[in-house]
Amino acid sequence: MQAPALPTNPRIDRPARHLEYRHLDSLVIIPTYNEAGNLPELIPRVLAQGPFDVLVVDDNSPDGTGALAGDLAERWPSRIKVLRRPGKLGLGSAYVEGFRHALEAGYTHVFEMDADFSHDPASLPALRAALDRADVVLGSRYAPGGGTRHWPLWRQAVSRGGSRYAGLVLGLPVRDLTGGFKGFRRRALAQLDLDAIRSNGYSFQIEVTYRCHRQGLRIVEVPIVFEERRAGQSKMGWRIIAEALLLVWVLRLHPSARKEAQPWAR
Ligand SMILES: Nc1nc2c(ncn2[C@@H]2O[C@H](COP(=O)(O)OP(=O)(O)OP(=O)(O)O)[C@@H](O)[C@H]2O)c(=O)[nH]1
Ligand SMILES: [Mg+2]
Repeated sequence: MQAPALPTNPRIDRPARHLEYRHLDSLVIIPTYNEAGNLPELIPRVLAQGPFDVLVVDDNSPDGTGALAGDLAERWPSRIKVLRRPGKLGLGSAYVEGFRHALEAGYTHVFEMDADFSHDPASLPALRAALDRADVVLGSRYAPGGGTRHWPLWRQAVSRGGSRYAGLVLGLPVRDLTGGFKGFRRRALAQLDLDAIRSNGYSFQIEVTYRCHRQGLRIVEVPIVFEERRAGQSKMGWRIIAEALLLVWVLRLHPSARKEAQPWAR
């Protein structure tokens, strides 16, 4: 006798088989605040790039991004998780929570990515491949072959100038320090003292790269082309720039920020 067909749930559109990955390879952490116009289109594009699962960290976005992310996670439960936080707690703390989740879950490769299509999901495989020869990979607008598209001149100047300034003050041999499209080997993240990270805005990117450098981790840059956000509003402002200008001096002058706590000393 033939087994009866399993009932199907018409609300759940089963993903194509090649989109299902069972082992925990790569996790792409996407922090969101009011990204409802981008996220539903972005996530399937990320899943289609290879062994990349997604963790959305949403800060109770008033535009309902968290609920949309929840719907997507219901559709691809093995590949999408959503961390919903009660309010806008900042980009840095969203990533730190995401890193902790990635380490606890057992992912071997962990990536940061914006939700607004500024970071092209098609670059993920190149970033992942670079982690075969490095501990940390930075998607770089200022490496040969990289660039920005549709960005006003003032944003280009702030970004490029900010990277140069932070690199000079901190003695970091990196071209793009302010970008947020980057990846880590698990062992690199595990070495960082996540509790010690002090910046929460965009300076978070500078601080994490600096701490990786101080740990002696191998950092490489892979060229990316950065696009202006597709939908929604920018959260960039003078406060964020001021935080970054100040932070580099705090990092340079504060001894506890200069040297990572050694795991055996804790
Ligand atoms: N969870 C969370 N995500 C945030 C917060 N602030 C920004 N984000 C997200 O972080 C990513 C980067 O922020 P953006 O506003 O795109 O920053 P940007 O790329 O410098 O500026 P624009 O693209 O011009 O808006 C986006 O996915 C945002 O939705 C926050 O406080 N909490
Ligand atoms: Mg953006």
